[in-house]
Amino acid sequence: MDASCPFKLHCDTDWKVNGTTCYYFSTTKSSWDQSRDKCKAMEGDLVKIDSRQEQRFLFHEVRVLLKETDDSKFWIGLTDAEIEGEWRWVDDTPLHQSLSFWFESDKGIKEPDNWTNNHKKPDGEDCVRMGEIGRLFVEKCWFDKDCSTEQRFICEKEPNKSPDCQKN
Ligand SMILES: [Ca+2]
Ligand SMILES: [Ca+2]
Repeated sequence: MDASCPFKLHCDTDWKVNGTTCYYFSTTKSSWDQSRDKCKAMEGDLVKIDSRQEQRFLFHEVRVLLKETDDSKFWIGLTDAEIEGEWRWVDDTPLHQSLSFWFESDKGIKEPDNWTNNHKKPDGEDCVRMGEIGRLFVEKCWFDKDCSTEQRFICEKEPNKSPDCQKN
């Protein structure tokens, strides 16, 4: 290919661009595993948040979407299903504390809490969703949750590259 020919980056229909990444906010709900499968079927994966800027972008998008739909929360690509308390992203990298956005309130709610509902759910909560709590939107909006519950989800993937060789 002609080296002087630049690439044009673009996202598929229904995907949103932020920087050089494309994001899909689902309109349907599924378990964490099924959500991940759906992202992969679209050649992406559940979102991995690796900057404060990215968290901010997602937070603002989710905030708008939740207002529109009055829905709850979205799965992201973070889990401690392998080893309890060891949070890993879908690409197997560990979660950095400085880039953690767990919800906490002055009323003593602190996530992640691996809630077992008085041992009715002995496995606790191993998957992470982001969103609001009681109509309160804060940037620290991650909650661990039972992976089998059905949530909307956020996928991420690289943009498509097409050569942009049009002559001026
Ligand atoms: Ca857990
Ligand atoms: Ca929780």
